[in-house]
Amino acid sequence: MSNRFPDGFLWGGALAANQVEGAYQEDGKGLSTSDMQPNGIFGPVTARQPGDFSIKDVAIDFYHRYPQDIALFSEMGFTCLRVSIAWTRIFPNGDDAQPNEAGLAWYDKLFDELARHNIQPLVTLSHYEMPWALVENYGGWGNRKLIAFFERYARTVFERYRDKVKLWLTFNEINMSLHAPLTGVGLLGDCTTTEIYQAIHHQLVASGLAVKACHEIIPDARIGNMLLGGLMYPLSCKPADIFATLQENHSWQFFGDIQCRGAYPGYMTRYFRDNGITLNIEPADLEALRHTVDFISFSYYMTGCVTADADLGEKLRGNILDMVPNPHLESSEWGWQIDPLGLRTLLNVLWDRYQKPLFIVENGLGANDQPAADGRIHDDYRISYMNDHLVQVREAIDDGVEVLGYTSWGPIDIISASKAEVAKRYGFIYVDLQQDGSGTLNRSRKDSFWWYQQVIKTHGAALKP
Ligand code: BGP
Repeated sequence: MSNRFPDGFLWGGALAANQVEGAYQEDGKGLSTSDMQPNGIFGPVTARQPGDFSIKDVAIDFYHRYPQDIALFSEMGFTCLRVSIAWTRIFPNGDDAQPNEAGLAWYDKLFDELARHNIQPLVTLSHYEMPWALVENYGGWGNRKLIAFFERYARTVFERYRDKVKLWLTFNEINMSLHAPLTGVGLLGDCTTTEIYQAIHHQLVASGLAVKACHEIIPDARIGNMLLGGLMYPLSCKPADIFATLQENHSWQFFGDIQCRGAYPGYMTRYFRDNGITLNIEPADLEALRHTVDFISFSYYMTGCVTADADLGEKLRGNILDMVPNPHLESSEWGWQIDPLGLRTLLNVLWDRYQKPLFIVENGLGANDQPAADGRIHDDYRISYMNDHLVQVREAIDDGVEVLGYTSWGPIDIISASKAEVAKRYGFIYVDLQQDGSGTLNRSRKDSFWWYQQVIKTHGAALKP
């Protein structure tokens, strides 16, 4: 089988505003939930004080250095770059009467720079941040008013960038809110499961309304959802483990079922009934949910195992999800279990379930890259991780799965989401930055830069099976 990917397959990388832009209060930007969690999405909320420090305040200064970075992406041959718009650059407090023109203007410049390099933007409306003022003044997504605030934000950017952006995503990893409710749905403190699902319901309604608005305002655009592709395997062939795994996979597929099929699945209404969860669902909500996405995007880093035996297997924190380790898989330095074949499996599972085009919008290896004696980063480990995963993407395409593209997570070193770590580097491009904010921010090419350039140039033929 040739490793050549189909013509038109989109190759690139993925970024998130709060993990790269910095300029956290520049040009009228408001404080976001990310600004209030300097230690990452699981960290405590920390009130900001004048002169205090968070590594994300400057991050890698993409806000000022984006032309240089986009030139490097173009040198690798990117045809697509996933970015997110920071809601707080457009509506600093979320409920502002008018949008912030300086914020709108900056993203105009960003998209124009991408167009100069023939790189298609794939834009996430909400990626792990929302206006802090909406948390403080309204209680986050627990408040139904957030639906209207988000719809207005979405319509504003659809109208503004209708001629520049034709690929959109609604909420990043919309299924992660059960694990990080402040980052996902802006809920503070010890919120109940019912409160989290009510907030998720509001967000799903907002996602449906954003899909409707996108179809109205930019008829030739495509808008997708974005799931944390948390594929789980049974720890044993015991029927109880098989069923427990089905239920665990249902817990994240439920989001995709609603966004792709337009209604709550039966296993979810049973889960609510069995757990005493009653949601406030209005008739207009169900109408909004019927606006389904054009494609499904997802992040993939790892798989894990599930067992019905509560005592068995210590919990291993992976990418946000708790999971039982798979004894047959190696782990990254951060304990994320590496499973390239799992990506082929997940692509088939999602294709079988939805028969909608798929887009891998995050995949990569976080590693503590250290310069060698020659001053360069020889990241063979990242090359083999990505090679092996891309080979499986090609296999899935051969299985008949329609895959729109692949944007690696963090094509340039960024600030990690979990713990706001610089040392957890994902990039093909090294950034001279240390955790205390020191460093020149200079960019340099790692070995994987040249490898990925060759993979894109040969449409995948350079991959080693
Ligand atoms: C996903 C997020 C990304 C990114 C990635 C890697 O959950 O969508 O924003 O952060 O995980 O995770 P981390 O940065 O914690 O290594």
